[in-house]
Amino acid sequence: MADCCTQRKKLCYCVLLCFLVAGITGGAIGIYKWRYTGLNRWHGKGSTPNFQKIIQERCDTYTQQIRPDSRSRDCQGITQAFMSAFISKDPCKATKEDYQPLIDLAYPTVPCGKAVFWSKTKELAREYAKGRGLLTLEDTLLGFLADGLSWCGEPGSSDLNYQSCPDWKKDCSTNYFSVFWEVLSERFAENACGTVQVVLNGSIENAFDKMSIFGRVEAHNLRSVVMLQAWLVHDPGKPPRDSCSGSSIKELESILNGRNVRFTCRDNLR
Ligand code: AVW
Repeated sequence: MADCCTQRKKLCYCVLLCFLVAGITGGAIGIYKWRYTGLNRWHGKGSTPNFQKIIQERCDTYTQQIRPDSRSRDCQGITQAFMSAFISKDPCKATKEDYQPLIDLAYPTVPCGKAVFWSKTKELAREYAKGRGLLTLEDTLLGFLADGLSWCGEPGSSDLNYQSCPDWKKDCSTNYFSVFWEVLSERFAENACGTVQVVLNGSIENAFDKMSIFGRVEAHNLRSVVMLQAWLVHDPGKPPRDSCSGSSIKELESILNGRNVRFTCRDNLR
């Protein structure tokens, strides 16, 4: 009788153990799947809530109030082209071609002598440009539409991923956010003419960062008809870390020399 009881107890323990192991394994697999295949598997910020509505509204504001001369632009078509570029697609497989139909609808050009580039100085460059009647990429229609927003889609879904989007360093460089700014910046730079400016940050080690969009894309796409004026700005609260005679600016100069682009540099713009 006692023997039979012990046997039963053993069986019970065995069944319990099996359930426990199955539960833990199932849980671990679930967490793994949620982490790596779920919506929050990326390391970057998720899409901006109401992305499509913001794009549509900004397009109306730009074409009707900011640049009424661009009133004839088809904002519905532009919004559609923007969404179709990345919706339902693998967020790590963006190509320049994905954005071509959108770029074709609103090429980012500004008049000769008006373009201002920036790197690690966005707000300051915008202020600098505004005060002098000059224009940054964010003053063109597509730059204005996407300024400060984030976006990515999800394969097999017509919705955006609001939880997370790929990070350039931690996930993939060919994400839709980065490729958008790269292709738009490339067009902006290759169309620049006359004397153009770049506002660089002299309070960091490499004011010219060859891995930034300005360093990787824009500097390499300026035409020889351009003269580039660099302004190295220094944060008054921080010690200067780079200057026009530093090695990073020399590197920029050598890229421009190779493209026959004339170059000047000024330190300490206030
Ligand atoms: P960065 P980069 N809104 O400060 O030289 C939100 O090192 O790389 O400067 N994100 C943006 C915007 C924007 N308006 N613009 C760029 N980004 C992203 C476009 C982009 O992924 C202008 F014409 C970029 O790498 C400037 O001359 C990062 O934020 C040049 O490219 C800012 O990095 C600035 O790009």
